[in-house]
Amino acid sequence: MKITQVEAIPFAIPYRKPLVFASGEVHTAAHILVRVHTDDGLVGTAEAPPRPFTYGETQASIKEVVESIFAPAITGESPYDRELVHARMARTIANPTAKSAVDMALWDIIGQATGVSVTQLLGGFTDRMQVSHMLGFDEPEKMADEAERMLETFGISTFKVKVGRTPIELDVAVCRAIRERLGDRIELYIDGNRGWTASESARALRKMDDLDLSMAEELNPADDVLGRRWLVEQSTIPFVADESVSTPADVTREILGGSATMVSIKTARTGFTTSQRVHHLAESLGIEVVMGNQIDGQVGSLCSLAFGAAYQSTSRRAGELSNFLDMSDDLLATPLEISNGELLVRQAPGLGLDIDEDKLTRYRQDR
Ligand code: MUC
Ligand code: MG
Repeated sequence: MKITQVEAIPFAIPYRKPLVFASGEVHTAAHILVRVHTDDGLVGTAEAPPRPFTYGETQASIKEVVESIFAPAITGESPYDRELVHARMARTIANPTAKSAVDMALWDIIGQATGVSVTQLLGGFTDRMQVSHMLGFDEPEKMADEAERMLETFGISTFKVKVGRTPIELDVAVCRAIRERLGDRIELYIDGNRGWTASESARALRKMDDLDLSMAEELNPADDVLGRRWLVEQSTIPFVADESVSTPADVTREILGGSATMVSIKTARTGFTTSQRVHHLAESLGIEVVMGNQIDGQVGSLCSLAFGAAYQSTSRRAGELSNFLDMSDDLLATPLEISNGELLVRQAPGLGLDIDEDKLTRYRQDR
């Protein structure tokens, strides 16, 4: 089987409720759908979400690098030869979500060709993931309302609250309002997207000491290595590295350097092949992981779910799999459905992505 064509299709679907956080905001899912075609008619699919505030990629840059550099470099190769494809793509530095979408599309093809789901190909630990919902900036009572609605409607009981605003009291009030509203029915953790300084982070954590936060993610800048180490030393909860660990080598540096104690695995930035390396590395280092979200649509969320369910450590905690709930529409013919706070892995071969071609025609931006 040979790769014959790689498509990079730009599409845009508005958010009903935009997500606002310390490093940026997302009003429209203006992503790239990557489709890898083969000579025996199989098509692998994945999506790349441009996140310029995190990786420097844009929708235009992803389309360009996939079509002009990656496609010619891998056309004619076998989709099974993922290491070769990665070596070819690695000649171009950075571009993590573009590379990851190509990688995941290959796994989708391999699953379809072998009649096995990607979750089983990767490890097959379970058939489901608990879902964690991310709450973007708003007023305390509105964010508590949103959390309550998610609990009542979808059974979601784990919430990641976006923090990193100043004065820090704004976010402290939000976390307090949510904890007061929902008590011990929920797990609560925070993500600062590098918005606070180390000393602001320390003060905020002290003020929230009674709120039983389970984790703290990227509170201060990734480059503030000493500040991060200082925070880790005084904290009683795990410090999750997200933006600071785009590659397995970053994981090694962050963990051995003592500036984080956990990592977020995002298939949007490390695909399946490199996410496997991050997973294995985390296991070797003896640290916990959480499945993160790159503000993915349903295609990307299905990819995260497929990976998260494959291993014991990635499915142990609730995965961030619900940002698509805030979108006005999506591309799957059979939408993802969260019930009892869980998402079920699709049992179909590959990823089980059934793209609704009419919707793709409606939302694609290149025709
Ligand atoms: C997250 O976990 O930080 C927002 C910025 C980004 O890089 O990812 C999202 C969610
Ligand atoms: Mg984060």
